[in-house]
Amino acid sequence: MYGGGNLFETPKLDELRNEDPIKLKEFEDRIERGEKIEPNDWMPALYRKQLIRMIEQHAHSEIIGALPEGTWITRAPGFKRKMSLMAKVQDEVGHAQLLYSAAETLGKSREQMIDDLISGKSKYSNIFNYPTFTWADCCFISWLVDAGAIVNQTANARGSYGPYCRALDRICAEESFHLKYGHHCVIHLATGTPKQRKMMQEAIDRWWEPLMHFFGPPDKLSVHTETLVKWKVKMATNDENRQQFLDMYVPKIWELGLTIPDPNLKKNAETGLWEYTEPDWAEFKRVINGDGPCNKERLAVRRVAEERGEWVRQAMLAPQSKYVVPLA
Ligand code: BYC
Repeated sequence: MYGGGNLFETPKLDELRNEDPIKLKEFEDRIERGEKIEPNDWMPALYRKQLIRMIEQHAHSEIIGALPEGTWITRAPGFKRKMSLMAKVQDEVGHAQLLYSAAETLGKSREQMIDDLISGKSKYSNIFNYPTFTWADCCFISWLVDAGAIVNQTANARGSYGPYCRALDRICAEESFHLKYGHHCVIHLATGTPKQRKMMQEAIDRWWEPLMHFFGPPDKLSVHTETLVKWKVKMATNDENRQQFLDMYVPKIWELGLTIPDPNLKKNAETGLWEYTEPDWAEFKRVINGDGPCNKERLAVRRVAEERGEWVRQAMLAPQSKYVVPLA
């Protein structure tokens, strides 16, 4: 549980003092008018830095997020589920490609981003550091983690940075297919045999807290929200997204006769807001800083993938290298 102070680092807002005030005003006026900022436009260094941080983390989340579901492709029940899951996992990796490209427009190379991921320097979403023990865990991700992601991404697709918004538009279109697929999988288990139902319920019990964490710390603890909302990078705060998710999906979970492991969860009729037990933010901080149940395993898989792909990169960069067999 969090105490009085902020768990996270303080923002470096003083960096703005070095900016030309006239250019900064023009930039903020453009954002206010709803214009998109494009890669060659003037932007404050802090805007660039924040965007790189957020888009890069998002790209890493997509590529690492493919792992807990990816391991279920061979074990998915039946040919149709295997095909759909394979397509979904492939889409997630494609999302990472789109997002790395968007981040590259801001000046950080893809190689550096991948290095920062596998060295543990960069963050990625907390939720992919938990194991998928059963098929129901995989279904939970496909439905409810994707649902949470859509809430966030649909809002941010209307934001200020052109390349990120265009990537998000495309991602959201594909995510809506994932959402339908995931919902279908969960309905199947929830309306199946008692064993299937139990398996689905246990998955919800395991994943609910990480899902509440997924939206980020409460606004009062969030370091970056104020700046990012001001510059329309984030179009909703962490608490607003969490509330919207609860509003849209808690009734759907209850409709299936499944329960949520939070005795305090209810919608306040007067405020219209959901009340819930505050998730354990110390656990969240531990997981995002590398000490979750699967962090080491996830990064090890990426490291091996990077090593195994080395010969392809070498061959493309240096066609005369030892890796290329000359054509006869
Ligand atoms: N996990 O000031 P705050 C998918 C960090 S993939 C880890 O509120 P911000 C999918 C935060 O980075 C889609 N870290 O931050 C893929 C910051 O630390 P640093 C995932 C988190 O940026 C495959 C510190 O905590 N979606 O759906 O204003 C299969 C303070 O936080 C998290 C995105 O990536 C977290 N959950 O807001 C299936 C969306 N939350 O950087 C599905 C894009 C916070 O100062 N990202 N932190 O060291 C965002 O919208 C925002 O970055 C966040 C956080 C809402 C996540």
